[in-house]
Amino acid sequence: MSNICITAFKWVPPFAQGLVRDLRVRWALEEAGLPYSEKLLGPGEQNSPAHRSVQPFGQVPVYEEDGLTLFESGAIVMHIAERSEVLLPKDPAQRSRARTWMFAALNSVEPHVQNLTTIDLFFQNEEWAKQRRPAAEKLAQSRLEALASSLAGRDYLEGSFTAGDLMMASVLRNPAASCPLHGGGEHVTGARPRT
Ligand SMILES: N[C@@H](CCC(=O)N[C@@H](CS)C(=O)NCC(=O)O)C(=O)O
Repeated sequence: MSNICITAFKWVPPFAQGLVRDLRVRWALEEAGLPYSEKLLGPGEQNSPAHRSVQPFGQVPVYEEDGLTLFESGAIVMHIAERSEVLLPKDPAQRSRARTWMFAALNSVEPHVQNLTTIDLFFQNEEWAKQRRPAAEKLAQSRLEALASSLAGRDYLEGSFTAGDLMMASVLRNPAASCPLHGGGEHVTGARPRT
């Protein structure tokens, strides 16, 4: 019996609904068939000493299980995926390829789409943002187009659904990722139920 507990926010503003990073963790737990409970932080609680002691940056998600505490959604999904052949195939080379796509989602795609979203949501009217946005958009689009090329004609990033698809699809939920992937990104974003 699992004693997994996920920490998330009790409420987020409408622009963030459906985009908070505990979703990727919940999705991984659903795929792995692992039940979990949740701890929902109210206003101000993210900066409490108790929360900072488990998440140094005051963010969510946090994963707790029998004395083990993890933060960083990528590390948490990896930890869950290690327990599920649905998320990480048995074959060592295929496992490594799936992990590669997880890192690609988190390191090569997410920072660029997140950057664009941050500019649009919080700094849209700033002069520096107006100057910065075209180059930021170009970079995000080039990553998305490269991803679309990798996916062309395929249902998944590798032969079958893995944690790499889960992580990439979770990153592609970001509104800044929606435009250039019509067609090529359809499968990776739509293949699994959205949490
Ligand atoms: N790299 C971290 C990022 C976590 C993160 O940005 N969490 C957001 C919610 S999606 C958050 O807690 N934001 C509130 C804040 O940064 O104060 C991860 O993947 O877990």
